[in-house]
Amino acid sequence: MACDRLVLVLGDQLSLGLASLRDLDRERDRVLMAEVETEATYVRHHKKKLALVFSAMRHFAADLAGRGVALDYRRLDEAEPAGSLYEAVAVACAAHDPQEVVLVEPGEWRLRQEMEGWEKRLGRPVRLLEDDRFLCSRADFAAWAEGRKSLRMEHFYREMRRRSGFLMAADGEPEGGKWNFDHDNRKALPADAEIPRPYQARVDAVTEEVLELVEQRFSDHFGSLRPFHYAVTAEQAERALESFVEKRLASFGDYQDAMRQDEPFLFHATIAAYLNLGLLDPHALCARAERAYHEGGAPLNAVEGFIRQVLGWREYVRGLYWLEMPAYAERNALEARRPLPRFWWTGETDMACLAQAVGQTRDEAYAHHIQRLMVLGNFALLAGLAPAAVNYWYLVVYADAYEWVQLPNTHGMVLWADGGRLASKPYAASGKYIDRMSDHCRHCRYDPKQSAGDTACPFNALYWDFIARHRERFRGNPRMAMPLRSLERMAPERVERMRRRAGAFLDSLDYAEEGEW
Ligand code: DLZ
Ligand code: SF4
Repeated sequence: MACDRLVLVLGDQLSLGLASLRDLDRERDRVLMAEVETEATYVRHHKKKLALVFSAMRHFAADLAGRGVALDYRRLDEAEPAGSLYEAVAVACAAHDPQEVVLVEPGEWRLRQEMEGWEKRLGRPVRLLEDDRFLCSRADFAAWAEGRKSLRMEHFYREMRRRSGFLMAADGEPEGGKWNFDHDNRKALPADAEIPRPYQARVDAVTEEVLELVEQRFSDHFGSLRPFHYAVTAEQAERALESFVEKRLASFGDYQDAMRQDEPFLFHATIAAYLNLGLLDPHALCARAERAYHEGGAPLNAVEGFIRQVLGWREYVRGLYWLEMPAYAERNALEARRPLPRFWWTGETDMACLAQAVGQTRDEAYAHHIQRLMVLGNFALLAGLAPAAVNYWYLVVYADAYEWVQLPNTHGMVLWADGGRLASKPYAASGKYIDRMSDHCRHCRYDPKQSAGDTACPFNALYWDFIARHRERFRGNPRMAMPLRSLERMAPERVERMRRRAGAFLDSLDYAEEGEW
């Protein structure tokens, strides 16, 4: 039977308030959702990420159907699954002859490009709606960026605070007299600190079927599939949020940058995957955290730090992505060309901090931001790993990763491959930083205090090699003045020795072949 509109809902658009679902006519419109091979394999996503997306899609579809929405749902395990989103739409158009196809714009540039050709191929109008689940529209971000020499997150964030009113005092000043409390957020974790367990959802029959599907069809993808604890409905994601607010938010600020052996989650919210799927709403998240502050459940440094990630950073990277694509992904400002060491996939390395980060990434599809930035990312930056290989890895391995959020974070913040469009300086650090912020070095065969000899922490030689390699490029950058001055004060033979050691270390590694993973 013909319908008025065919509404395509993508796998990361699982929000009842989605623009395309708000004015749905249940009598005349039809919703289409499709599990498809092309989205599952355009990068070979972590098994847990696949299970999360498919299970959340199936639960969301069941919810819509329960609300009386007419729905086509294409499963990957049906007799003739749709090969691609286009194919699913074409089949649905043939079946229902809609007057138009409607969808909320996809989050990734690649898919947006592909959709340019759909109208012609389908022979009917395809209408893309703005994704208004974000707090800053693409147009508003472009207006903010217009004419600015540098696009610093901090400036954008203040603007968003003013606009939204979150953590603003009655006199128009920021709550507590400061915009940013990051200085209070760099405490090392005391040895006896107790870490509450994060929320774990129970696997139901729908998720169990999806786990079997992923086991069968994607067994060669990276990562452990079981045990699986991810929330797969908005209701469960809400419970995960409440558990964070009640048990961990109060300490989130203080220990935001800390790391501990065998503790993957610490005081982090671990809700980014739900937020990016649409199971949680960014405005409601900020409001919930702000309420915890006003009710005395969490201090300002924690709440401000949390709100900054959601209201500031997340919106900022999304705005930057759409402003700069597609040229952004092509830049390689530091001319980094080294392939990925195999241990990025296997976790087999004597460097305890990296073994922890890769190991928990394999097991949980999760690592927190300091592990991503200052352990894995720091290694990638110092070793000069090729941006395309590193971007691919981050997009594959994290359950929360979609290109709009992953690319600016990896390409810009981690690798400085955008030449400083996003970050005013590269986040380079020696083993000393990791030693200060974690207990990993106590579990490591290397010593962060040594820079020569067999047991010297490789980060130390890599750090000085990086600074020496790029000394000319960073000479005019005031934020790099300190390390450059230290380098110049070092005896040239010492610098040379360190650089040889870095080279020998990198030569000793086993590297993954392109396309191997
Ligand atoms: C991530 C993902 C995966 C693994 N599978 C699907 C799928 O089968 N069907 C679908 O509609 N969406 C999927 N997604 C999410 C899309 O990749 C996502 O919508 C785009 O990358 C744009 O952000
Ligand atoms: Fe990492 Fe170096 Fe510490 Fe080992 S010694 S855990 S490699 S920082």
